[in-house]
Amino acid sequence: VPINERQMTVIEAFRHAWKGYKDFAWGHDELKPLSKSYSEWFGLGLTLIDALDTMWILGLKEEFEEARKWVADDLAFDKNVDVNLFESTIRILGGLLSTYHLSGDNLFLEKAKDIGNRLMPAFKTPSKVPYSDVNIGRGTAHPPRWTSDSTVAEVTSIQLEFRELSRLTGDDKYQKAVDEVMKHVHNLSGKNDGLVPMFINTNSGQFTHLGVYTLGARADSYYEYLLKQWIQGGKTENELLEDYVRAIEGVKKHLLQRSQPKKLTFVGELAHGHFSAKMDHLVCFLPGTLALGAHNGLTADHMKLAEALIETCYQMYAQVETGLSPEIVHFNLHAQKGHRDVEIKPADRHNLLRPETVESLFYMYRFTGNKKYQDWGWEILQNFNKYTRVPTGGYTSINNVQNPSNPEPRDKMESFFLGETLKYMFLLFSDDIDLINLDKYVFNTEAHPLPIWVPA
Ligand code: DMJ
Repeated sequence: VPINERQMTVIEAFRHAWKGYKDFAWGHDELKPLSKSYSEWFGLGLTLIDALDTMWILGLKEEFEEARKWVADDLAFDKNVDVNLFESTIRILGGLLSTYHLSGDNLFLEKAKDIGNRLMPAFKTPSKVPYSDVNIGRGTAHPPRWTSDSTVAEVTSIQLEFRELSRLTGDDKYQKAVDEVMKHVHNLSGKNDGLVPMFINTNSGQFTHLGVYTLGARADSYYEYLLKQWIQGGKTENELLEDYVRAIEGVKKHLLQRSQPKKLTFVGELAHGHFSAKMDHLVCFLPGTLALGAHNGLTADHMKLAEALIETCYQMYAQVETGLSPEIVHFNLHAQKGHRDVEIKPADRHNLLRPETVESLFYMYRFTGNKKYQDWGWEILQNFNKYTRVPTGGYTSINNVQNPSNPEPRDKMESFFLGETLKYMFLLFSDDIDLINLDKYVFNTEAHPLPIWVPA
């Protein structure tokens, strides 16, 4: 299937982003495109690894080969450095595994095994619920300095990757460790109609900070990975499906409301019985996940909800001055003259080049063929180009989506812009359902496709 014009625009955007990374941040974690330098988080070439399979999918052979050479010659995990278990699993382990599958190149599997093994000490806790941080050189793990809690989304969104590592190596220790966490969370009390709190204690294994429920930060990908593990494993692990279906019922019962004046369906938050009309941009993964569930046989109301929510996520862009969504919005529950549905607080008006809405647009287009989803994504891409593109190379997060004349560049390009946002853009604009066929692959939460064990 030939590449169309919109896809060419994505390739151009990727090349521009890559140029900045190559010129000023090669081998480092993130590009700082304005100061023409880089920032280090783990010191593991995060952007380069996150972008490998995107280059493969976009057909950028030359760039891919150059990056492969860096992985072969310079990527070393034998380093005295603390990494976050979740972030390094979804970006590094996930990125290496998917690149191995797409390219068939054993180098990536070897590297995946190496980082996988180095992350395993995180599971040595009294409850077996993993610590948030691991020193991959020393083999020691610990919680954040101020608490012995881990984040629920973090400990339940590493499963796709570790399970796949077991399948590939024939060593079940990785799968055992992460399945145990899922089983434990499945049996835990403190849920509200399938909705989970945001924190879990690594000593007691119990949820903490009870009574607060969100589909946004710290809980989001728990729900995503329930469905996706069920799909990965060939739809046989019933507890995962049950927990997912129950949670979506919980969302409907406790978190759904409609805004004014446009009556947009949105997912709010619940704190100790109080509803808040706050929605993180992160929640915009949900329409895509719901659509994926419906495609895999779940009831049609999941698709209906997906359609309503993707419209809302689009409006989080369309109702803003730059056409780019802020990190968090508050919806108006009552009509007020001159007010839109979406309100933005000064502290929330940044945009980090996040992927969730584009990701959901991709699923919606794949499953419905409705071209409006492509058009919405195209608008978003143009606004990224207008407000976040740095002339000398790279794209930048911005501080103020409400000020088109000065969106206040933040001087940072997150690795997920190349790993996810541009990849989902490219897939959204494609009419080739075999370009990562969703009956054969399941995307991890960082947009790295992993094989479904029993393809449909
Ligand atoms: C990514 O690392 C992943 O998509 C994660 O699930 C959420 N946060 C970022 C992107 O917004």
